[in-house]
Amino acid sequence: MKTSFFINNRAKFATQMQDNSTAVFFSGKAPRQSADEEYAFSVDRNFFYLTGIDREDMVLVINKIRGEVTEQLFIPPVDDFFEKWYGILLKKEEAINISGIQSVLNRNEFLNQFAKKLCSADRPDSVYIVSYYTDPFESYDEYKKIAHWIKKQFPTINILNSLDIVTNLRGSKQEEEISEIKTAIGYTKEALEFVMKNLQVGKFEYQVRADFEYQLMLRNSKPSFKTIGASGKNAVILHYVDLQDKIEDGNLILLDLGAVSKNYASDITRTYPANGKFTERQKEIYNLVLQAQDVAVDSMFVGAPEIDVNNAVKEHFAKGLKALKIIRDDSEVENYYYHSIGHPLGLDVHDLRRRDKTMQENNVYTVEPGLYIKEEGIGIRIEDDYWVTKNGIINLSKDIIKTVNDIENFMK
Ligand SMILES: [Mn+2]
Repeated sequence: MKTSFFINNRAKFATQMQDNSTAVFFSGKAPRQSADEEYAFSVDRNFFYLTGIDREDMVLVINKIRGEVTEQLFIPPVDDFFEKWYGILLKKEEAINISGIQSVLNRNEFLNQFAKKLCSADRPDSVYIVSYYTDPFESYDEYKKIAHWIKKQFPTINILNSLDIVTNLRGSKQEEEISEIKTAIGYTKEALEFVMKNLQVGKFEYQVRADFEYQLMLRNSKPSFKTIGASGKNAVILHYVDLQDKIEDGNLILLDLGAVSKNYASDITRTYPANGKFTERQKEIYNLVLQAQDVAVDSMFVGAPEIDVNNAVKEHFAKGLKALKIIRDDSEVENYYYHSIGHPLGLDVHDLRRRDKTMQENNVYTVEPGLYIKEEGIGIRIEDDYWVTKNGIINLSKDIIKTVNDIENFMK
């Protein structure tokens, strides 16, 4: 992605900051897994959105003092030992090139510089951090740490949350972001085709996951979240990530998975018959779920409340489940459809959600109706990624086949 994209993102952020304030963003650090092993690093998505840099332990500072905006980036200093053991660190010139930030400083000096700033003549009245739900007992949260530090050292400075600003900015997808999401969807499509070609009765769920993830890795991509591969009755567990069971003849397998491209995620669900052919019963329920996607999309538009879309789907399911004699009263729908219709998608798989939960122009949403009939060992979910525009709702993943006929023909 171009440097101008990140420069513009910061400029838009600064426009929405209060005057005489400072905002901080941390790129984050991989937590320790065990002994000297760490979890894989995953960059803080707000930091990435504003800098384009996917590296550990950096800090972005944006100041807006008497209307004038300045910015600094603090990066780890060059370290011979580190480079011999772990790899080449990002150099100052590269950081300037990627982000367009001219003032790049030593990470080790961040706190000292920041403290000086907070008691200088150019001091801000407020500091923005990013705060969203994290485990209250999580030991590693730099935002929480710095908020406590400011409160103690500079008790007259206000702490503000920049969450609403980044939610609005990141929610409105720009052309280059749609293009990355499409690339991630393309990887998912190719990997799913490989999965379908190699799917057979007797295979283990984890082997299906291996087929999918292998295809992503060949493309230098990776899963955007833990791959869900649930056969038979396992599919009634929404986030089934165990994948230990053997796939039995006559069963379906529900695959909820995705890929990343430049940190942008796809999130797709398909449900396939293990032996390549749906039973009549499976078909009936499958088509009810497939139609629910259209029902949802028909009630989506710029300004639509998410709850209205979900209610339309529930009504559709109530009618269908009554016709199939699975329920007798509308209120029983929730026994068979027990999540909501979808979520914003972007740099995070569950992207930041507006407080008013309405769909806005250039949002990307998943639409993922599902029915889970435990007593029949059937769980079906179908999920695509949609772009909300003022001229209509665009299915970004329409090329991933999903009708009964297309799936059966492909698997033949
Ligand atoms: Mn999803």
